[in-house]
Amino acid sequence: MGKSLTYKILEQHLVEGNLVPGEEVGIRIDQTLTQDATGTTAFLLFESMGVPKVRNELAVSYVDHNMSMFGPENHTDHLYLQTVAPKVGAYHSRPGNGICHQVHLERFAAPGKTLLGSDSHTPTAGGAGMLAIGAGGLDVAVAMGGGPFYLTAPKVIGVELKGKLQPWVAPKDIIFRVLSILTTKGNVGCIVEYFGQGVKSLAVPDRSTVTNMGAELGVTTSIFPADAMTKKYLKAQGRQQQYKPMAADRNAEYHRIIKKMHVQKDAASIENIRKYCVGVEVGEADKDGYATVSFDRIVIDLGALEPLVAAPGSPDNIETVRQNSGKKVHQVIVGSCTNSSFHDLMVVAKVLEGKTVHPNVEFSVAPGSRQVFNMLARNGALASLIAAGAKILESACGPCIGQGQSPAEGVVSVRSFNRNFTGRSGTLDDKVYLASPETCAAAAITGEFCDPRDLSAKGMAYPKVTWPARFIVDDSLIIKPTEEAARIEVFRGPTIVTPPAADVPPTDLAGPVLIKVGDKVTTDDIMPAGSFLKHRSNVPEYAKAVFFRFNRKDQPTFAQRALAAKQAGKHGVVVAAESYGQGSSREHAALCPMYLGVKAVIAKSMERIHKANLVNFAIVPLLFVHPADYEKIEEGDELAVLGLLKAVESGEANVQVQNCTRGTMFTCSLPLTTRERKILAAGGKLNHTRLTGANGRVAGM
Ligand code: MIC
Ligand code: SF4
Repeated sequence: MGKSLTYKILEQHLVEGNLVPGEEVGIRIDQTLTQDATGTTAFLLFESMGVPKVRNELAVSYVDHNMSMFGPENHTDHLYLQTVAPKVGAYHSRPGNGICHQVHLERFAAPGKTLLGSDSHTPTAGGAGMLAIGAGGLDVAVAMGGGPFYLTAPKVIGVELKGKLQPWVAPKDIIFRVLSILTTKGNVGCIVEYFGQGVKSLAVPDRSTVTNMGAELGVTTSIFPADAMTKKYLKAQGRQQQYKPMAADRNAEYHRIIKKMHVQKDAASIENIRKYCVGVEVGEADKDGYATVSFDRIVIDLGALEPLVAAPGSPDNIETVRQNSGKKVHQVIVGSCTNSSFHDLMVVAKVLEGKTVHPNVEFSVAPGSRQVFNMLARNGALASLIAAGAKILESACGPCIGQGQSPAEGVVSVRSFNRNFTGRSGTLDDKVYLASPETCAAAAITGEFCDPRDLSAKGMAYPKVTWPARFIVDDSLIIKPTEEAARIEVFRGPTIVTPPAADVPPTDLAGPVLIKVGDKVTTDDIMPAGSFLKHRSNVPEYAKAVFFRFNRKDQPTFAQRALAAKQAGKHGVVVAAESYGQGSSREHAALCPMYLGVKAVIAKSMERIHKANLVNFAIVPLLFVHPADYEKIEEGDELAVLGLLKAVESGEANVQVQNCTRGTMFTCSLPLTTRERKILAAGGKLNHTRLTGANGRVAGM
């Protein structure tokens, strides 16, 4: 059997373990990426590890998230990062230079290399043939110190692309189709690899839209081969010397994918699996309605795709644009790390050229990088957008992370972004649809959902965009590591508070269920961003917002309940259903609950990055062995686990949890590798790294 590209890169970077799907392996990380909202903590943790200089090939710190600058906090973080990065030997991309993923793709991504980033959309660089993975800031800090990154050797989901996209149908529609098949659940431990003749027609930024939003599938990463298109892109960036062809073997076989799915709740996705996958088998449903669904690979005919959207609430609520035709739209935003490349924004500018934004619509554009911004400014496209009435936002994450442009309650906002979790826009009752730039542009001029292909029927040809042979390359906002590092004084403002240390898990757990939440609770639900984002470098302050969306009027907040339990000497517990911790890599979703005294999370299933963050901050992840036991617990119940620490240390597979309030008992598994057990028993990853010196092993120093 030939090898997948994923396994070729993994083999070249393997430093520990066997590459057998499901087993834990350690890999060498060539490049790291941090952004300000997670990077301040990552650099503080890096400093507290006592490693004077970064030891991986390339570390880049970006500032793109916290840009609103209400109060001194954001600027304080920027100045800290701008001084600490070159001091420890990292590059630093200054505010204004663009969104980390877009800039990394333009200036640093290299085929065949590994990249670890403290942001869940790090897989964007997979569009350039890199194995690019998102992780918590502490894992990235360890990789900056030369330490390996541990992951489950993946099952590789093969996605064969055939044909060619029709005019007005976009790369975003490819990933929407994949999301309609795989959904955001049940893909932990997999990597998606694209191959086939259809790949050839997609430019690198198009591929990156697909790998970027692959993060929403909950997979470890997504990857495309590196080919003539990659060479063309790197050449346009003046980096052709970094080109290296990378592809799976011709006869590569992809893994058979097996998912447990609910025949009723997951009916739409099962239907899509039948329609778009090869070798499909659907088993009998058990008494709870779950069946085993398996398939060999996904096959998508690009020529048959049509414009799609993700309806409010979740990136996998996929519908056709046609089915929403005529629905009024009041806000349109084009930008974010998913869809703000030169081509994306040129298409939008050309659709709007000579027109005015529909009076229903407030329309904003946020170019993904200073390079794109500059090119639009110089070729006149920016002038077209301004003339059409677009609000031009800075080159940053902005509205994607609830930093402004919150829509009115209940009205439709159409965005070219990757996440539409309820409330993420900053409006609790928001109605955010995700769409391609083409669909956004059509809505901006018509004031309603309109299949962009209908614009052709109205006499508008699909805009032809040609790339200049050479993009504008200006790295003057990237500060390089310097020989003079000793002379740099790191800026440390009063709003930067060193994160609190974790403790060893309790010998016996005893405490209340502080909150019981349902399916697909995201890290945005646990730790909101928006106006709270500025407290990222101040855990005691930020912790006040834990589970903010779930707080009830005139009742004590989650933070108040948790602190009261902690002061009474009890251990806080969180109970959740499926896919707990979806979405962002923000380790604050573990760090802040830890600060509030949470010692365990019990869920039906958990997402990869969040589970790793819980372990890193010594919160014990537990899974219901019988999912039905979830129904038998209520908020406020007192739980107890005798011998929790011993069970973690001695490798026990399960623990018995006593519900002292109801007088019942249920079983939970400990979904932990031997290494994770050691981390927990040491009181978290920072303590474990200090004890073992694990950060020096790969670099051999
Ligand atoms: C996001 O898109 O949710 C973020 C903000 O980029 C996060 C990182 C963070 O919370 O700082 C992510 O995707 O990891
Ligand atoms: Fe920024 Fe949004 Fe991309 Fe996250 S998803 S990195 S907030 S643009």
